[in-house]
Amino acid sequence: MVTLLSNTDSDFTARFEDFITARRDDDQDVSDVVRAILTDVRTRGDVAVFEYTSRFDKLDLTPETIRVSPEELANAKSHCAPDVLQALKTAAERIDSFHRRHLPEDDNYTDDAGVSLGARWTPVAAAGIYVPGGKAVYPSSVLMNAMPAKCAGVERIVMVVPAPNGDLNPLVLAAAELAGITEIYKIGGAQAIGALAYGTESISPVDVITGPGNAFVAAAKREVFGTVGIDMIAGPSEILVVADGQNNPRWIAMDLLSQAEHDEVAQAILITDDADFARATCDAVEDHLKTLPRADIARKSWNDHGAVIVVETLDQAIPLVNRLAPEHLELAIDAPRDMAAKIPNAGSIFLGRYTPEAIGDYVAGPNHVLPTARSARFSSGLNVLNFMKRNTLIECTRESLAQIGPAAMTLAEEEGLQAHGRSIGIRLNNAPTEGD
Ligand code: HSO
Ligand code: ZN
Repeated sequence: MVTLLSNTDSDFTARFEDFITARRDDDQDVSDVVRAILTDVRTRGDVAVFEYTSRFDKLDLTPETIRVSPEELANAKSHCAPDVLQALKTAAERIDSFHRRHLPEDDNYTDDAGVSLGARWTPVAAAGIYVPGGKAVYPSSVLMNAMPAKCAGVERIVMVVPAPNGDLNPLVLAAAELAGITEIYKIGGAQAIGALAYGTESISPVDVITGPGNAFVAAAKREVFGTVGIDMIAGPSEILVVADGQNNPRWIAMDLLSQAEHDEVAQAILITDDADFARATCDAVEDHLKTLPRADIARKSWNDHGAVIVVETLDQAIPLVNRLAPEHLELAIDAPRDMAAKIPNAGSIFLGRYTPEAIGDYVAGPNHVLPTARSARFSSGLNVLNFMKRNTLIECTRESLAQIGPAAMTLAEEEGLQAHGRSIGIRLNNAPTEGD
C-alpha cells in the first residue's frame, strides 16, 4: 500500500523520518567481483575484455569487431522511422542550445599588488559514455550524456554499449551518430568501465566516464574514480509533485506514474493541501494502472515506495521538499516560482500546471541525468562542467613578487620548508643571471 501521511497526525515527524530513510535500492554488494574484473582488465587488456564479453554477453569479439563499423552505424539509421529520427534531432538541438549557454567564462585580472591572475576552463581530452544495453535502453540518455561533452569541446567522445548476442539498439546508434560520436565499442559491464579507465590494446583510456548502469557498472565507476573522473552514481528515478486542489487529479496521477514506470524501486510522492484531491489522485492512479503497459513495474513502485502527504497549508510543504531533496520536483500550484525560490534542494524543478516532468526527460533542454537519493542537497545534474576543469594562472613581476613574497617566506619558515622560502628570496635578492 502507498504510504499515507498527514502532518496533523501526532506521529507525523517520526513517520516522515522513517519514510525518508527507508532503503529502496537492494543492490547486492558486488564490489569484490567488480574489483577482480577491473584488475583483470588492467593486467590482461583486450583478452580479458573479450573473455568477459563472451561470458556475460554471449558475444565473441576480436580487435577487428569490438568497434562498431561505419557501415553498422550508417545501417542503424535505416532501421529507424523518420519521425523518430526527427524527434531525436529536435531533442539534440534543444539539449545543445541549453547546455551551450552554461559554458563558463574565463577570468583574468591584475590585482592591487600587480599580480596577474587567471582562471581558465579547458575540456577534458577524452570522455567515455556508458550506455546500458539491458532493460533500460534510452536513446534520450545517449543525447543527455553526449551533448554536454560536445558543448564542452571534448575532442574524443567514446561510447560503450553492450551488445548481448551481437544485438545493438539501432536508435541508440542513431542518437550517437546525431551527437557526432563515431568511436563506439560493443562492450558493457565492469569490463567496459575498466577498458575506458585503464585502456586496452584496442581502446585508448579516457579522462571522464559518465552514464548510468547496473550495480556492476556503478561499483566499477566508484572503483575507478580517481584514475578518471565520473559524473555521479545515479539511483532509481524519483518524482515529487506539490499540487493544490485546483489540478486535474488524472494529470497529476499520470505524472506520478511517469517515473514509477521506470523501475520497481522508483519513487513517486504527492504533497497536497487538499485531502479530497489526494484521494481523487490515488483513485486516478489505480485507474491509469488498468491501461498502462508497464503497470506491473509502476504498481510495485507506487505501492512499495510511493507516498501521499497531506499538509494543512502549502507553505508547510517547503521544509518537507527540502528534506526529501527530490530528483524531479513538480510545482502544480499558483505562483510556482515563489515556492521554487524557497527550495534549493531539487535536481530539476517543473513549474506550473503545464510542465509535466516527462517534457524534461526528452526535449525541454536541461539534462535528465540528475542527482537522486537526496544528493540534490549537494550536487547538480549533468552539465558541461562535468567535462571541463579549471586551470589557474599566476604571473608575478619582480615588483609584485617583492610585495607579496615576504608573507609567503614567513609561512614557509613556519612550515619548515626552506627551499620554498629561498625560491622567493633568491629572486628578490639577486639579479636574474647571478648565481647565489
Ligand atoms: N526520468 C529518467 C530519464 C528518462 N526518462 C529517460 C525517460 N527516458 C531520469 O530520472
Ligand atoms: Zn523518465
